Amino acid sequence: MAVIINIDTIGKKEIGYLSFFEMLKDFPYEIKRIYYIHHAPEGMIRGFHAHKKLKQILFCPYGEIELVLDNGFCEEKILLDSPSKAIIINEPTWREIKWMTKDSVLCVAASDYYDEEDYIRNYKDFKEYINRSS
Ligand code: T46
Repeated sequence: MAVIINIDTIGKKEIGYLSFFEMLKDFPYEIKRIYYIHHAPEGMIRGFHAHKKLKQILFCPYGEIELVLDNGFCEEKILLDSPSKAIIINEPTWREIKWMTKDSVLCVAASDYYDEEDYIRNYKDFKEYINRSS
C-alpha cells in the first residue's frame, strides 16, 4: 500500500548525520509543497482523512510517529522511528497519525499545492469513493 524507502544518510556519531532525498529520483513526482507538523503532544492523533489525487512522502527527522494506513481494503501500521525512513503514499489512503513521543516532527513533501477539495474527511465517504473507483 505505502512504499517504505530508505533516505540516503551520510555521517557518523562523532559529527552527526545528513540525510537527503531527490525529487524525481527517490520521490517520483515533482514536489510543489513542503509542510511539517511539530510541537504536537505525545499521544496526539491527527489525520482522519484521505486524499483523492495528492501523492506525498512522509518522514520523521526527530522522534517517533505511527501511521495507520487504510486503502479501503486492508490496514497497515508503519512506525516512522528513524530519520532515514520515509514512506510514499501514492493512492487514496485513509490515514491516522499518532505522536508516540512528545515533540516528534512529521515532514511531508507533496506533489501539489494545498487544496481542501482533494481531501475526503469522512470515513464513510472514503469507502464510497474507493468502491466507486475500483
Ligand atoms: C496529511 C497529513 C500527514 C493549510 O492551510 N495548508 C497546508 O498545506 C496544509 C497541509 C494544511 N492547511 C490547513 C488545513 C487545516 O485548516 O491547516 C489546518 C490543519 O490541517 P489538517 O487538519 O489537514 O492537518 P493534519 O495533520 O490532520 O493533516 C496534514 C495534512 O493536511 C494532510 O495532507 O496527509 O498532515
